[in-house]
Amino acid sequence: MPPEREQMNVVIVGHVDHGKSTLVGRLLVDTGSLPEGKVEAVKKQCERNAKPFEYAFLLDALKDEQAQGITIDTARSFFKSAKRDYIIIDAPGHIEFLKNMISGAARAEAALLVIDAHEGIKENSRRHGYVMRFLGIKNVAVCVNKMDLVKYDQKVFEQIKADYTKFLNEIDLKPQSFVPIAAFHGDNVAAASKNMPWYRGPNVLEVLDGFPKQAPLHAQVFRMPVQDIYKFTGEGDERRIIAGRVETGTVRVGDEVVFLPSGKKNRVKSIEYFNGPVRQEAFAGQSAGLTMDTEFYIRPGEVMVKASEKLPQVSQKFKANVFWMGKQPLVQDKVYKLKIATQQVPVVVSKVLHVLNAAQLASSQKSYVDRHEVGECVFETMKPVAFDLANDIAATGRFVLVDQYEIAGGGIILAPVFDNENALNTHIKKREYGWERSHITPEDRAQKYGHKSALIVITGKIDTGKQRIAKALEEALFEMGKNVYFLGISNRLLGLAADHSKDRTLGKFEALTQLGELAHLMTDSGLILITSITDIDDHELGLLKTLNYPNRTFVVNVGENRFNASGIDLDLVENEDSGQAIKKIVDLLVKAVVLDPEYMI
Ligand SMILES: Nc1nc2c(ncn2[C@@H]2O[C@H](COP(=O)(O)OP(=O)(O)O)[C@@H](O)[C@H]2O)c(=O)[nH]1
Ligand SMILES: [Mg+2]
Repeated sequence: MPPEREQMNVVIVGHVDHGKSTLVGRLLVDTGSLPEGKVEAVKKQCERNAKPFEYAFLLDALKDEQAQGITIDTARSFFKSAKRDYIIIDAPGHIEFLKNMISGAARAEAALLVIDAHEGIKENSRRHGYVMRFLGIKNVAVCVNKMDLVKYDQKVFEQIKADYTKFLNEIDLKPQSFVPIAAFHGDNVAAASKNMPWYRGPNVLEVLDGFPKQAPLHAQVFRMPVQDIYKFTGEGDERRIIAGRVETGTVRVGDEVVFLPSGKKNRVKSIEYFNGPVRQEAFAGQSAGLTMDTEFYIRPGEVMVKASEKLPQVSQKFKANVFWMGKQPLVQDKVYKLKIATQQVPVVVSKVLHVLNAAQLASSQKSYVDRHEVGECVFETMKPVAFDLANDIAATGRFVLVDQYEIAGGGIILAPVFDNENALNTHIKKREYGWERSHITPEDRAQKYGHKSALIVITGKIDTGKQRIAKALEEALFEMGKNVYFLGISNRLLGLAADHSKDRTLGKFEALTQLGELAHLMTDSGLILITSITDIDDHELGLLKTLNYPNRTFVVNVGENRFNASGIDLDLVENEDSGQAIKKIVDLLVKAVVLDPEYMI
C-alpha cells in the first residue's frame, strides 16, 4: 500500500463570537493552506465595502467556492501541518452534529474548545464540555482566545484555566492543554506569541500535532463481521465460505481465527474473492470469502477475529451513549432490536444514567430518552454480543437501535458492564414472587403420577426426524400410563421460520420466552412435556432451561450437533429409528430418576 499522509478530524466548539471562525481562518492562513491571493482578495473586498476584515468572511468565501465544486460540505475546512492533514469541523447545529457524530457519518478524533478571555466561561462552554464527554473524545485542547482584550494578562488566563478545569474534572474530562491565544492576531496559533512570554507551552498547531493518532484501519486488530455463510454447489464439495467485509486489520491464509460470541476456533484455509483469483491475504475495506481448515457451523452475525490479537468484549451488558431519533421515547425495559456490525439481537435499556438534550445542550436526570436527546444508558442484550469500544474500533463499537422496523437511534459503546443483575433473573424473581403455590408439592404429584415432571427438547437440523421421534416418544410414554404431552409448536409459531409479518430477531426471542413460560407451567403441573425445535443454540437453550427451572429440562440432539457446545444430554443419529430413539430417551429418563427403573428397556 502506498504511504498515505495521516489525516485527523478535529471539531471546533465554543460559545458564539468567542472566535471559532477566526481561529480556523488563522490556522488556514498561517499554515499556507489557502489558494494564492485569497486573503488579499477578501481584504480588498472588505475595504471596498468599508467593512473591517474578518476571518469568518474568508471562510465564507471558501465555502462558496467549495459549494460550486464537487463537495458541498460547508462545515469543513482543510489545512496541513508538516506532520499531517487536518479536517476541521465547525459544528453548525448541535442536533445535526451530534447525530452525525453518533451515527458515524462524521468522526472527530480531537476537539478544540474556544473560550473568550474577555467574556469568560459561558453556559455554552460547559455544555460543549459535556458534548465532548458524550462523544468520548479524549484529545481536547482549550483555547483561551482574545487575550489581547485582557492585555495578555497571565492572571486572567490562569483563572479561566482553573475554573474550567474544575468543571471538566467534575464531568470526568481531562483536557490535554490550555493555550492562551489571540486568534485574530495569530498569537500562539501557529507561532509563539511575543505578547505572552510567560507562556512556555505549545501553540495550537503544536497541540494538534501532539495528539496521538490511531493506527490506519489495516494496521489495527482484525475484525470481520460474518455477513453470510455460503456452500459450494459443486458435486461432493462440502466446503463453506464465510463471507463478510474486513472492517479492520488483515488476515492471511493459515491464521488461527476465533468466532465471537460463540468462541469457535478454526484456521483460514483459503481466501476467495468474488471476482478474482485466490489470494493469500485480505485487509481492511475488502469483502472476502474465507474457507476454514475444519468444517464447523456458525450463524451470520459472529465476528471473526484473530486468536493472537486482542479479542473484542463478549458480554450481555454495556454502557453506551445513544442519540435518539424515534417518535416514541426510548424507555427502560422495552425490547428493541440492536444491530451491531452484522449481529442482530433483542435489547433492553436496563438503566438510563443521564440525558442530554441536543438542542439546548441541557442535561437532566430522567428515566427515558426523548427524540433529539442523547442518553447515557446501560443496555442489556438477550444473548451475548461481541463488540469493541467505539473509541478503539468504530465498526464494531457502534450500533443502531430499531423500533418498529425503523432505525430510531444510533449509539457508541463506552464500556462493558459486569454485574449479576440481568433481565431474565429479574423477570423470574418477579414471577416467583407473584406465584401463589398450592399445597400439593411436586413430590406429591410425582407419587400420584408415577413419574417426575420434565421438559424434553428435541433439537437438531431440519428434516432429521425430530418430530417423528417426539411423537413416537409421546405415544410410548402414554402407553406406559404417563402424563405426557407433545407440544407441536411449529417453526413458524416459534418465529424461527421466515415470517414477514414479524421481526425475526424479536419474534424468536419472544416465542422462546413464551415457550419457556408455557413449559414451566406444564412441568409445574407434573407433566412430561415434549417439544422439538430446529437448531437451537446454547444460549437459547439456557433461556428455556432457566425459565423452566426448578423443573428439569433434557435436551436430545438428532444428527450432527451444530450449535451446542454444552447442554446436550443425548445424541441420536440422523433419522434414527423410532424404537431405538425411544429406548435411549427412556434410559436417560430412568437414569435421571424421572421414570422408575422398571421401564429400562
Ligand atoms: N480582539 C480580538 N477579537 C477577536 C479575536 N478572535 C476573534 N475575534 C473577533 O471576535 C468576533 C467573533 O469571532 P468569530 O471567529 O466569528 O466567532 P465564532 O462565532 O466563534 O466563529 C469577530 O469580530 C472576531 O474578529 C481575538 O483574538 N482578538
Ligand atoms: Mg463562526
